[in-house]
This record gives sequence, C-alpha cells and structure tokens, in this order.
Amino acid sequence: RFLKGKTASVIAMKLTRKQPRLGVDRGPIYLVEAGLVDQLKELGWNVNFDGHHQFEEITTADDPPIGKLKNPRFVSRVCESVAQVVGGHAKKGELPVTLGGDHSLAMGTISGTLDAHPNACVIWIDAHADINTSETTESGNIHGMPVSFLLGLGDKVDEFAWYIGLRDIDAGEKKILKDNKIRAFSMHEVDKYGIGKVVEMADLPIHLSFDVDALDPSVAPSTGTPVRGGLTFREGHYICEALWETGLLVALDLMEVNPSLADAASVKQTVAVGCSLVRSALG
Ligand code: 4U7
Ligand code: MN
Ligand code: MN
Ligand code: MN
Repeated sequence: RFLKGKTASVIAMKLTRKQPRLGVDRGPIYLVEAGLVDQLKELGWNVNFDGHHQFEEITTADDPPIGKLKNPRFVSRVCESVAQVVGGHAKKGELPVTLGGDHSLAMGTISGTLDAHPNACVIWIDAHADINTSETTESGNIHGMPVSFLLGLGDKVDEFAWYIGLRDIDAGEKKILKDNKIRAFSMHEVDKYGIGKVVEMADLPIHLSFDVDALDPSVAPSTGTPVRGGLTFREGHYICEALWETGLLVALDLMEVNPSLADAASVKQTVAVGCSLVRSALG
C-alpha cells in the first residue's frame, strides 16, 4: 500500500571498526555473496544493488569516546549517510533492505524510513532492547542504544517501537521501557499467546528491524551477543511472513550477522537463515 510497485533496494554497509568484536562489518558481504539479490529477483522483485557502501574508517585514536560512547563520530557519520541512502530509496516508493552489520545502523535506516513515511512504526525483533541511553549503557557500545537515540533525541521523531523476543534487558533499559510505555513482548508473551497474536497489531507502515540474535543461538550462532532461549527458526520466519502479509512493510533491516565469530559451518548456517528471513519478509 505504501510502495510503488515491487522494487527493493539492497543496501549493504561495509564498515570497519564498530563493536569491539570486529568482523560484524562483513556480514553484508556474506549475505550478498550467498545470492540474496538473485533470490529476491526470483521472488519477482526488481532489485537495486549498488554495491557495498564503503565508509572511511576513523581510527579509534581520532574518535575517542564521548562519555561512555565508543566510536561516536564514526557511528554518527555512517548513520547520517545511511539515512540519506535509505530515505532516497524509500521516497521513490522502493523497499530498502539494509544488511548489517552493527545494529547502531538502525538509527540511520529508521531516520531514512521516517523521512519517506513519517507515521511509520518500528517493529524491533531482538534478544536485546537496544534502548540504553548514553547514561545507562554499561558497555558503551552504540549498538545497544539506537532505540533510545531515535526516541529521545529530538522531539521530531515520534515513532514508537514494539519489541518481540526480548530476553536480555538491562536494569536501566527496563525503566526506560516502562517510563515510555513502550509495548514489549518478551519470550514469555511469545510462549503464552503464540507468535501469531503478538504480530497482529500493526496498521501503519512498518519498518522491521530484525537482529539475528533474536533467534536462538542454535539457529543463528554467528552474532556478537548471543543469548540462549531465543526464537526458533519457524518463529523467526513466521514473524517475517506475517509482516509481509500485512502489506504494510516499507523497510527491512537484517542486522548483527557476524561471520568472524564462528566456524565456517555456523557462518554458513547464519547467513542462510539471514537470507531466508529476508525472502520471507519479501513474500
Ligand atoms: B544488539 C547490551 F549490556 N545491552 O548495551 C549493551 F547486554 O544490537 C547488549 O542487540 C547490547 O546486538 C546488544 O551493550 C546490542 C549489554
Ligand atoms: Mn541483539
Ligand atoms: Mn540489536
Ligand atoms: Mn548482538
């Protein structure tokens, strides 16, 4: 309903140096090499893929922490440019599919989506809430903070997030969720109501930000911050299929695939699951 035709633009971010565990930047390369672009074409999409977006690395020496925030200038510069790329495609009525990569990129992708679809809502599928603020963060890793930046900085953004699959929330984050009345479905609700019911509430343009670590580590092992007890293979796919069926999906992120963190078989498995989630979300 919010798209013009069936054009997807695959946006792959090649980043160096973000999380202390390097290598998450190579996730997109693996996903593309696994044939994702052709797979989407086979599903009947016109696919724009203009190569991997390269970003000049800012060395840690030139990008010292601001407060607790690690690599703040780099993350902010990359997100700004991601926002422009995603926003540009979204405004043409295309569906941006951003591959990551560090989940801090979602600050950029969601800003881009909101440029084109100001009333879009965000569905955040993740083991983590990623809503730490620069005060509450213990790790200083910005991939644990994108939602708080999106909600908190600047009243211009009045989007609203749902979470599904939460199971590792820090104390500070719990308070933020409560104070901001953000609807969060933990794994307990997924168990209790079934994933179908939990997914049914959306009636606005949907930006889906899918962190592969929402899946159980047995399903998607190659990721930086795995937490056991996650979504099954089927639950993960069901969410994507159900969101596709709403006809409301306007943008998709697939994040935190990190090929450097596991043996070859685990990487292959995680990349295959990642591609398959994107295919499910795109019909
Ligand atoms: B991800 C964490 F403390 N909450 O803030 C933090 F547990 O994008 C983890 O969801 C954040 O993978 C995980 O560093 C970020 C930690
Ligand atoms: Mn996560
Ligand atoms: Mn995340
Ligand atoms: Mn993670």
